[in-house]
Amino acid sequence: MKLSCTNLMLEARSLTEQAFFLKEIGFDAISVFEEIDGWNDRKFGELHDLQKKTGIEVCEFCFSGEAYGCLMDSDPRVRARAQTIYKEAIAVCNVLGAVTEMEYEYRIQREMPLFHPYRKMTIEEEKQFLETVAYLSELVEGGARLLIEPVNRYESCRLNTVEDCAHVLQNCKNGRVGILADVFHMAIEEPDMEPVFERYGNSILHVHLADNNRLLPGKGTLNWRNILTAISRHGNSRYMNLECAVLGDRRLELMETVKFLRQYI
Ligand code: LER
Ligand code: MN
Repeated sequence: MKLSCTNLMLEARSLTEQAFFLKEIGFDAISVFEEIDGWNDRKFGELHDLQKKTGIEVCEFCFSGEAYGCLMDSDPRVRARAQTIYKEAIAVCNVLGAVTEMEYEYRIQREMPLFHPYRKMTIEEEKQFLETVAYLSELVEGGARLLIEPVNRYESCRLNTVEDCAHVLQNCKNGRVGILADVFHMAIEEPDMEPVFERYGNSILHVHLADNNRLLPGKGTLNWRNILTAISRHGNSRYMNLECAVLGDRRLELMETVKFLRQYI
């Protein structure tokens, strides 16, 4: 299992400098989030040559933008803009052999989900979501994958659990679609994490790591020995990617985290 870190957690330097830094402190890979508006050929070239130049693999790539997370918006123009963002990310991943992710939605919840968690899709919503997944997944080629990420109820009104996403997968029947399991979201929504990895591990093709407080693993209350053992044993992911905040000295904290995680993977 290889270790990766999200570029947004690092000092805002060039991607190449970020990758050299990660290599030096013991990481294998990077997950890259880029604003679609500033994207250009020079940036693509830098991304493309990153592994050759630095030894750091690009395991995950996403574009962000104003319509990111709006694939199920009620306005068809917003949905179309959202689809463009994901389509462009898939095109980049097809070249790199990386994964990209989508959620049912990723946005501030207008209606606060106080005592009504785990809301299911209506028949119409499910039809529309499956059509979107089918459309996007047809664009995925080679080693690239489109992963559905269950996010917590405060970020999405549907598909908050791995089981919800496994249900979508059963209906979409495309081998290039899988699940991205994010331990931070799971800590909020799953009653018990290990059985989830045991049951759905085959479909879990990528993992995001953060403690329950979205700090580095080990800085919160989660039992990392159990979680990482379950992921290593049952997950189908080649990488674990850190997606969390770093408090304190970045270099020292990340080096300590690499040591901490490698005990169990
Ligand atoms: C958002 O909370 C998250 O976990 C990201 O992976 C979304 O792309
Ligand atoms: Mn995540």
